[in-house]
Amino acid sequence: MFTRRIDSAPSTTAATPAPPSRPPAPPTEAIGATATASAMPRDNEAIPGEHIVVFAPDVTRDQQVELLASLAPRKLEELPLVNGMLVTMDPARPPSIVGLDSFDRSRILFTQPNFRQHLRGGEGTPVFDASPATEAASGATTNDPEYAKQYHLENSGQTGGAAGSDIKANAAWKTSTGKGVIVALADTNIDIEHPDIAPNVWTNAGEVAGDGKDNDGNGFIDDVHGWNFGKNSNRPQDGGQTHGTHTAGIIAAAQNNGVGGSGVAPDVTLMPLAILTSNATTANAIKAFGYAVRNGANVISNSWGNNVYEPALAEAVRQTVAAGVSVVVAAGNENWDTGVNGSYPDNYAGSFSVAASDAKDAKASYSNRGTLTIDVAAPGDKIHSTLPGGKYGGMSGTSMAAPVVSGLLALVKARFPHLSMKEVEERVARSVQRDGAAKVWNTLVASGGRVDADAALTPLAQPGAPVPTDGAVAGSPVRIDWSSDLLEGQRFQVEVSANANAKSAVAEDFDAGSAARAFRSSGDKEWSINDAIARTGSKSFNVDGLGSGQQSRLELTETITEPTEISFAYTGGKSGELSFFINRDLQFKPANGGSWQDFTTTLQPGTYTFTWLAAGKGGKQGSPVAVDQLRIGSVSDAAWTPVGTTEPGTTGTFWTPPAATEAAAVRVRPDNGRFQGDWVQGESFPVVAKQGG
Ligand SMILES: [Ca+2]
Ligand SMILES: [Ca+2]
Ligand SMILES: [Ca+2]
Ligand SMILES: [Ca+2]
Repeated sequence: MFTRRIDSAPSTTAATPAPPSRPPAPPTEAIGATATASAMPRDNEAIPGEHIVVFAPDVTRDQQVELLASLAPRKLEELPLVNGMLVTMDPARPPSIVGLDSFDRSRILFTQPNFRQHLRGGEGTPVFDASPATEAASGATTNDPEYAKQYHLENSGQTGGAAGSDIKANAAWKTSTGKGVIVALADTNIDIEHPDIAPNVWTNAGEVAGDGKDNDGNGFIDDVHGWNFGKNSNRPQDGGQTHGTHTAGIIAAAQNNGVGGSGVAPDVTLMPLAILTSNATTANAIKAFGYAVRNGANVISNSWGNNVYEPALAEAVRQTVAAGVSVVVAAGNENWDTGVNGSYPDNYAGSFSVAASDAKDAKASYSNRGTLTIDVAAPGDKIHSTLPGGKYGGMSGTSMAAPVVSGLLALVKARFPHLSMKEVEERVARSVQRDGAAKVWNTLVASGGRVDADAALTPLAQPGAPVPTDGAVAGSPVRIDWSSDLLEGQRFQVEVSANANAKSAVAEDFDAGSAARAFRSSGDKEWSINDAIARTGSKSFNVDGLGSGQQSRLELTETITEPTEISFAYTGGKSGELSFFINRDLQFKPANGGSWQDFTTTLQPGTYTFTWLAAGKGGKQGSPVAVDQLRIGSVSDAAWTPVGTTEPGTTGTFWTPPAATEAAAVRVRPDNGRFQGDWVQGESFPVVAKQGG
């Protein structure tokens, strides 16, 4: 049986937190070794004869061709973002790994098969016409005849669901319709001539149609309306269109045009990228990401994936996000926890992952879940949208939920253009509806709720850093001024620390049998410090005995005050796998087996939650998942005490710490009742002892 052994993507200079900075993984896939597709699960199907080779950043394209020439490839195709090549070999050719093994490991970072990708909804299930609306949704402001069937936009129970189980689109459109934002849709072919889609299809301003030339020099000839990566043509409409036309309408169907329904972002610009064709592969996905980044997309909507960790795709997502583009991904339809079972590309660091709710805010029966791995829920069940040939109908899946969120990100970006796409995502995640029927999501996705477009668009004033105006006396009121335009109904939460500058280093070998820092263990089994396995000394933090589908987490939250390293040793068990997340971003391929490995990365200042996730695979017990030798260079030991909230205004009065200190500090966080912003901390200041005290 073909066994694939690939390691995680190695270091690049990237955004915070930096990717693993351990030495590059050796090339571990045998080029020429032919995967037998039929022997693998459907979702892990490798394309025979096709391999992705990723090079070190300093290896030029000419050098890549030179390096690969000895393999006598049938075809070489450049892959953007990852500095890689798609190498097509004769699938019948006997394995010849000699060539690659002789390469300098500092030049070829890793290789992997080119895998097949799959749709995340709608496939294999008949398209249905949503039940006719019995009454128009209340407050409808459009003349689009199908709007009343689009419960996900505005739900009065008209399709048999529950009133209010919607994303509050009608209220949101008062302040944003997504104008000026570009959402790339990586999907099947798309009917870009559909009367409800055509008005919003992206046109490449730098390209002259039909002259056979690449006028804008982006590497694609006559790419006036996107690209068809399956056929390598400039016609993203050619081929099966059902899935992509449906998701396109969910994002971008025109509004008040007298036909069809409405998209979530009815004035957004939609960039069609056809990849889910008969030739749906990882390489085509990476090419599409490169195209979207190169041509100015703000969001890429992805309703596809598979269940195998691919380092090249992980790196492509990382680079796309580092370029400031949101990667929205459907969480998949296996009705499992993707932290335990995996689902990609939604599990890759930086992606924004979406589960599917139904017309009553319940989890759609098929939708995946994951409080570590999935960001938000959005309506995805029985969504009414555009179909090829000017038609309309319903489809179900997380495939339909992801484009709802892609449209919502566009609304927020258009309303608050100064926000980065990461900040836009945070705004959407922090403004979800968590109560009422949506309460069920509290324990199913990280944000704990279903997206709410109206709340996400509610303005939030950002406070300036608080500065003390008078000498601060211990145990006395002190007036703090900060500059901000407080909006009506908005408050700042205020916290004070008496030891804002206190720092320490973390060094945990666990050999004494206890941890100095505040680790949290949760899940089906407890992590514990014992001598079942240790890298050094006698003990480690470990967990064993997880059954198939069970999970256990070890978490630690620390505030980093200056650029610093985190490193630890880890081993995946034989009964399960270990994944490691920094603020919910997966850092390496889930590890299994018994050997110890090292992880190191550099963190920029900020507050981080580190999560070690052990997932049971039902294998051999007695071989724990373990962590040892944790080192973090410099963490803050500041203890923050809530002291109240401000009312609208520009100053507030708070009590200083009860004793004199060199380094008190105040931090504030805006809260408009719909969602909370980030803490803003001022410089530390001394607090003097009371007179006569
Ligand atoms: Ca072009
Ligand atoms: Ca041209
Ligand atoms: Ca319409
Ligand atoms: Ca130890």
